[in-house]
This record gives sequence, C-alpha cells and structure tokens, in this order.
Amino acid sequence: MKTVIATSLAAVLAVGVALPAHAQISERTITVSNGIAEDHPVGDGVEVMRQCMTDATDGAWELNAFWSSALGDDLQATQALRSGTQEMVVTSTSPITGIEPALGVFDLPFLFANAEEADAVLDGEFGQYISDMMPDSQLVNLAWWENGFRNLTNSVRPVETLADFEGLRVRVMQNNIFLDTFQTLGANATPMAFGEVFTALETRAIDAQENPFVTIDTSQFFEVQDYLSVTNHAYTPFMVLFSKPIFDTYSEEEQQILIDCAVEGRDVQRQASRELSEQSLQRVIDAGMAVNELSEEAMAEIREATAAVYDRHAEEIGEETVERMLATLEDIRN
Ligand code: KDG
Repeated sequence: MKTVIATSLAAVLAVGVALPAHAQISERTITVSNGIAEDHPVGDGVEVMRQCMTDATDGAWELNAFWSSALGDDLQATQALRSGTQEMVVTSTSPITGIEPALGVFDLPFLFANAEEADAVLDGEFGQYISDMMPDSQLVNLAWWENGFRNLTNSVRPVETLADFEGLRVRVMQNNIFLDTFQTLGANATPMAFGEVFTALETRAIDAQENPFVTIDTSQFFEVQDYLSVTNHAYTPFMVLFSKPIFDTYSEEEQQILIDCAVEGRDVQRQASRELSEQSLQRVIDAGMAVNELSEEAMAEIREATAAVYDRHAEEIGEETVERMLATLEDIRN
C-alpha cells in the first residue's frame, strides 16, 4: 500500500513540477492613460508595450490606452494609481512633485545640455535613486521615457531677449519651480493642467505656453500660437508609473514582464520622439509659426537670470537630491 501512495505522490509532484510555461501569469486587463494625443511618440511606446505583453503572456494580458487626459490629468491619474483604481499612467514628473518633491530636480532650468545627458542620468544610478523613492507613495516607476526639451510659444511677439518675456501671460505646469522660473523671467505665469491649455490659448486667456516641438505639433498649438522661440529651457522626463497596490498582487514573473516591456517601449519611444522632433518643427513652420533662435548673449542673460532658482528650491526638492544630480552631471561631463 505504501508503495502505491509513494508512486502516486511522485506522479503528482512530477505533474506539479512540470507546470505550464506561464503558471505564474493570470489573465489581466491593464489601463494606461496619458495627457497627450495618441499620435504623440508616447503612443509608439505604448504600442510596443502592448505587443511585448501579448508575446510575454501568450495573449493573457490586454493593454487599454486612453489619451488626451480622458481619464484625468497627470496628477488625477497618478492619484488613481495610488488608490489602486487604475494600473498605469505615462506622466511628466513636473505635475506630480506634490506627491514626491524630489521629482522637482528635473524642473530646474537648463539642467540638461542634451538628450544624451538626460538618458545617462535617467537610466543610471540617479534615475534608480529617484525610482526607489516612488514605492513610499504607492507607485512603481517601470521606466523613464521622454517628454523632451521645452520651448516657448506665444501669440504676442517673438521672444528674442530676456526683456521680451516681460508681461507675457505664460501657462506653466502646476509646479512651483516652473512658476518661479517664468516669474523670474518677468512673465505673468499661470499654473494650468495640460488638458486646458489649448482652449486657454484659443480664447486668449493666456498668451503663451512651453512644451517640446512634438507636443506643440501633436496638440495643434500652431493653430493658436504665432511665435515659437527655441529656448530649450528645461528637459521633462516621462515616468511610466504603475500602481503599487496592484503591482503587489502580481507574481514576480508578471512584475518582471511589466518592467521589461516598459524598458522595451522606452527605447522605441525615445527614438520616435527624437525623430519626430525635427519633423514637428518643420510642420509648425509650414503651418505658419514664426520660429526664432536666441543669440548666445540672450541665452546667457536668461540662464544667469534663472540661476538663483536652484538655490531657492534646493530645500523643497531635497539638498541631497540636488547635490547628487549636479555631481552626476559633473561626472558625465568630465
Ligand atoms: O500627460 C502628458 C503630460 O504629462 C505632458 O504633456 C505634460 O508637458 C506637459 C505639460 O506641459 O503639461
């Protein structure tokens, strides 16, 4: 009798060990949202994630994307992740500094000189240092994507010098550092959610806004703005955030799939963002926008005027975070 039981037990264990390839994967429907239109390069990244998930789970996962702030603005969507009512959001760091103040480090004016620096910081130790902060806010950062270098548009005049900012009613992201930066430049800065910007520009409630070329193009700001001044005054990253309350219900294998697919999407999204950037600039010129670059002297004056923003916000961001960022950049540049 004991032999029969032992044999049966061995058979059961054998079957148990030879589990299906994806025994740790459940059927899931994942919702992701973003504030920009689907034809923005974020759409390219999300499509790569969708295909990656399908391949990795043999079709057990479905990724549903919502665009143009359909599920709320960045902050609202991020709060939904924290409460476990939405899985994922692709959001800029700037609108959510109220959740994690250290994210404000990316809003410091003229921080990055080029995209290569941004990638090196975000994909290196510093990016991980910031990502490691997010679980305390019930969020998991799967990967860093690209919003891009920001440039000023307006409906009043070309901005060619520091003095030209004076009195411009500029919409800024809901973020103290952007508010301070544009007030320091002499502009009349108004914090506003991204989804309200087009109408505010169209009704002349505001004169100006600032965003990367790709956003100016895909959000049709060229329809309501006459001038584009190439300031590159800040680089905004996107975070691919996932709800930690939901993430914690996933198996380790499923959690790794989320991370791997967000990283696969990152490389395609960044490439699409950079390839589209020059096309977008040409498109807004073709649509009638007057584009100007600023002289080195003018840019030097603007940089000098905004340098004090770093000291004014170091405590709010976290002295250690600012020091680590500046040390990281010094290492990259030397
Ligand atoms: O969800 C998209 C927003 O995060 C992005 O467009 C933010 O650059 C931004 C802005 O100006 O609000």
